[in-house]
Amino acid sequence: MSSSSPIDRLAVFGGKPLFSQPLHVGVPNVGERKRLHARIDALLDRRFLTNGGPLVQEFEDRIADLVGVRNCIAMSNGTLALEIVTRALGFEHEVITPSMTFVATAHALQWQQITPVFCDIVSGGHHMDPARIADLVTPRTSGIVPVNIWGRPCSIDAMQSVARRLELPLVFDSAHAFGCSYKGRMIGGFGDAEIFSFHATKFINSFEGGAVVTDDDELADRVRLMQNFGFQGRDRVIHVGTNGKMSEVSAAMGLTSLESMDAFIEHNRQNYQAYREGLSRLPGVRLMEYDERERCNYQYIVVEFDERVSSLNCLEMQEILSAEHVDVRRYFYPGCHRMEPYRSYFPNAGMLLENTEALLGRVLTLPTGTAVSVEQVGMISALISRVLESGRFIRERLSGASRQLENRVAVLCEA
Ligand code: T4K
Repeated sequence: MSSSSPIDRLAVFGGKPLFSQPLHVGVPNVGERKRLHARIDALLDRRFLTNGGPLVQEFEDRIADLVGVRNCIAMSNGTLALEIVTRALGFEHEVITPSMTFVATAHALQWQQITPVFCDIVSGGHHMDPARIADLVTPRTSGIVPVNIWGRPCSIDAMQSVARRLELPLVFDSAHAFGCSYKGRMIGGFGDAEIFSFHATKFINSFEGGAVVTDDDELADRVRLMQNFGFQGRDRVIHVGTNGKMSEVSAAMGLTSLESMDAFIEHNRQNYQAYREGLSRLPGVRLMEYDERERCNYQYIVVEFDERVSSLNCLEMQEILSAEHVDVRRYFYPGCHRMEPYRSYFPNAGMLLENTEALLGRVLTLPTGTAVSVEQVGMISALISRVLESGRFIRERLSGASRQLENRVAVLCEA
């Protein structure tokens, strides 16, 4: 390679980064500031900051309406939403859930001394395989928590029929899937209940926040009690509880986000289409497609790299892109089963998670959201394309550079 080759100009080899400022995955979308400021002014004037204020009620009504469910209980975050609803349903001992998820799914169970029993994903997909659930059931199994990962629905029908057949309650972790539909019905209305996250990194955010949604009124009552210390009325505590309440300022942000929901989705959709145009024909790259016959929030751009074709693995790709200030993420590497405490509890769990293990080494999540423009997506895609054209040479140079670094460290250590 001559010294002026495109490879030399890569930032990882000392060239100028493609972007002057880092582009991140998960930069929050921010709606109309004036509307947010007005809501915050009003709540300060009211001096009603939390514990069931009008903004939280309005937020809950809006979410229930959008999803088409009878009950929405807004929560301080999605993790607590999952903890509380699974507890309200009497989950205990063992619960079947995927390892291919953010660790909050497993932690929400383990936090209550419930063992997450990790189920493999479908071959070629990212969702828990309903056909494997029955094999994991023991007399201690008390529930199933599938994940609608990346806002793409899992096989919801199959999950529901397995749960019915096994007589196990079913809670969907739909932290990613607000605003998405399955067979024309909004996600949020399936199973015994579902949870959403409205964390800052989600396309609709309330700074921190989450919700339990359900059509089961009795369950909703229990969740509401448990979310507020078990209070029924002012001085009467009738249930064990915790504090999972959403604050008024979070609801102010949530409501303001909802007002821009269509614009956020449209922006995400255009970015997705630009990524699809830029990446879909690249050998060794598979962009996770959205089913555009359904409603989608397009909030995660997920790419699988086939190292055998592209000559670069995800770690190398991440190193190259990070140097260009494209801060991609390896969500959800290395899988919950390889994180603590699960790794120590079940050191051999990977043997039953063949598809999960194979997938996690291949996945990268790319920046999108309103902080990223279609033009920037085009630049990122062009960069990935350029890198892949020379994958083998880049790998050789990267390993040469790391060898040199190792030698230099060894010399310094000896000195
Ligand atoms: N179930 C599933 C399947 C989930 O994915 C999650 C959460 C949950 C349950 C639990 O819901 P919550 O309890 O969180 O409501 C982030 C989020 O913190 C987490 O909500 C989310 N999933 C997960 C997928 O992503 P990290 O550890 O990646 O966050 P962090 O701080 O590295 O932020 C990601 C990127 O976003 C950074 O590169 C920078 C950018 N960022 C982030 C924040 C907070 C900003 O630019 N501004 C910001 O304010 O977990």
